[in-house]
Amino acid sequence: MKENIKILIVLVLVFCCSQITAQQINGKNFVLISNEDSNEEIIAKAANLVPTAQQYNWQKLEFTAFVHFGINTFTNREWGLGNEDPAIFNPEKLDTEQWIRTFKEAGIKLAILTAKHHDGFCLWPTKYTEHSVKNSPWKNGNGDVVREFVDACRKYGIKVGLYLSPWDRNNKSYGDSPKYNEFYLNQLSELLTNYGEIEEVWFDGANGEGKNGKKQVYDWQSYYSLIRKLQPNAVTFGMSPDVRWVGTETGYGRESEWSVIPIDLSGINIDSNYPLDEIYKPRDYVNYDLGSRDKIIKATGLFYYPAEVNTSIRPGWFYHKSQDDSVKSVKELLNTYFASVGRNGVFLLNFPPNENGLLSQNDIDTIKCLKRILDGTFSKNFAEGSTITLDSNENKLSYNSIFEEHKTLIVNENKSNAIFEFDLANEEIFDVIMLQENIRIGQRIEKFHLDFFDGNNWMKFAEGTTVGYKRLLRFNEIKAKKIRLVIEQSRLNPTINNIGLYKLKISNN
Ligand code: FUL
Repeated sequence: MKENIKILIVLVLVFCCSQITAQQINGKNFVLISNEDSNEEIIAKAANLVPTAQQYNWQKLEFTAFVHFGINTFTNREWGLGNEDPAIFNPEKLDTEQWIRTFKEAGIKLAILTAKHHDGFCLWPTKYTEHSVKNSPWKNGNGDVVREFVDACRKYGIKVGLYLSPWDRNNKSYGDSPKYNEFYLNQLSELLTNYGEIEEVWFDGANGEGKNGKKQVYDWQSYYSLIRKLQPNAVTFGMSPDVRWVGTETGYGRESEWSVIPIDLSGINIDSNYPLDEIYKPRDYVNYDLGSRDKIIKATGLFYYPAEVNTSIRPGWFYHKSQDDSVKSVKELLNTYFASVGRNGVFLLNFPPNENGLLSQNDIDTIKCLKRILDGTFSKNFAEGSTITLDSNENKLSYNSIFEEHKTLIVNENKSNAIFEFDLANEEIFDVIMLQENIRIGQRIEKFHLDFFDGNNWMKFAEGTTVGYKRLLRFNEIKAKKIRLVIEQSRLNPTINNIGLYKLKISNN
């Protein structure tokens, strides 16, 4: 084997079905850039950042669900005013198992409930306000939607996330910053101690004025430290340093979705347990380009900050009867799946239960149909059984003994490009490709394309920029026995954690 084209095959332990712990992740998810660092050194630092254990476990979930349910469900509003009478909350047929069963059957791995939206109405009988289910006619004030939601999640093996809106249009202390912060921390404590393991805490960025006209200043740092203490395995979303909002509610992530982006790390105490928590200042990351070379070489610090891509199955987040016929089409949802899971993101799809406390049949049928398409498509990988050649090396590798064993192909350290040729077991017809990097080594690939061999020449059929945890690309049908993945540019030596070739199976029922 020639030295410059040698590949190392590194065994990566099989974690695909289990949670990993902090000890199993080597390396940091943030790094300081010094004035002396050359551009190359900065690029190398970016390429070596890795997710935390929480971030990694979360990224592997791929497909998650949101449930917007509350007082707005009964007022036909998206943002309640905070003065709604709890007496209107009465979801007589509430069946959280119906929601969670639907998610389970759809391949969804985690569900997030709006325990409290901006209107301040709480779906659990909190001790800290009267504005909750305990003063509603539902179950004579003895009900707890959060409890029923969590129980159903446990029954079906779905992880639990909770949304607790910082903005509260009902609570009188809102705008009186220290007082409201204490109230918010008390509510967080209830949710994070009384309901078992919570895997995601969702922080909404909306921040209106208090009734008194005063602006509420949130004490984010104390919110984070309470969460770390009570639920150390949870990821925090949004106004926190674990998971970033992708920047749009359309369901479409960026063409180039870098998980490593700039951050101002001044004042960081790297010896603390959660160093980023102490300096993180919430903001939205909505620019089209967050992490290209241009952006990172100007940075003073970098951190690993993956994107969550949220959208609703209907136009609104909450249920509105008038939207019963505007459920997104399966085709549209398939596009968003490819543009979220397939662009290095986690897909968070919202389902709004109606006044009875049930998901509507339209929404259920649509998601079932999406699942049939995904199963039909991804159940047969034509790359299985193929023989792999790297950079025309004489040594052949077998797809099955690498990727089915969850190993990673790591290109020799001196190289930032590579050509992987795949000789399939048979000639096949396909129109989807899936690529994965080993993000526990770092996100590196910047530009790649795919060719097929037409008997005489290599012909390009797909191309892309970032890969990250997962990249999915669709293209016109290709019939071929030989294809190659050409990694044109990478930050340090690239890794390949998996590759798949599929045929889209669209069905209309
Ligand atoms: C936004 C909120 O204002 C919407 O009502 C919804 O909850 C969405 C997911 O986040 O910021």
